[in-house]
Amino acid sequence: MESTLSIIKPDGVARGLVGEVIRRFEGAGIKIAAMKMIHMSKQEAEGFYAVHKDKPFFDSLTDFMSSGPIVVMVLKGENVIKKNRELMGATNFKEAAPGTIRADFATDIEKNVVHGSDAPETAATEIAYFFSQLEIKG
Ligand code: IDP
Ligand code: MG
Repeated sequence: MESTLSIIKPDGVARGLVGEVIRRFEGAGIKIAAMKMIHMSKQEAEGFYAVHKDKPFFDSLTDFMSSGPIVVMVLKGENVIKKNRELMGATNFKEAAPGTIRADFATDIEKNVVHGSDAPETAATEIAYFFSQLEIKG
């Protein structure tokens, strides 16, 4: 059984897409093992996206990610890292496969509704950034 971190980004929460995103996860047989709504500070967003600190979009991305509440979740299931990335679609919504969350709802390469960990190592680090072991079911 694998775990991954999912975030419904500020655009997704503001646009009322929380239920829709969760419906897609549950419809795909993915279990939610932890979930909360938080509002990151700029500094917390910078910490989360530290891997991108040298990218030209870092300042804008961390402004966006700290602009409003987000829903963070730990998802569990077989192959859930890849499964979640498939449900999300490509980073750039213009390249995302039809029927994916980003193809259906993203409005911008930055404002692309969801985050998902990309590998077991990043999943472990990202889950620990938001959740203690006590908060994670199963
Ligand atoms: P991912 O979210 O699909 O894993 P990453 O390359 O890890 O994509 O980038 C993290 C986030 O940074 C993206 O989801 C998006 O919000 C933003 N981002 C990525 N590339 C660009 C870009 O070229 N311009 C503006 N924002 C970007
Ligand atoms: Mg990424």
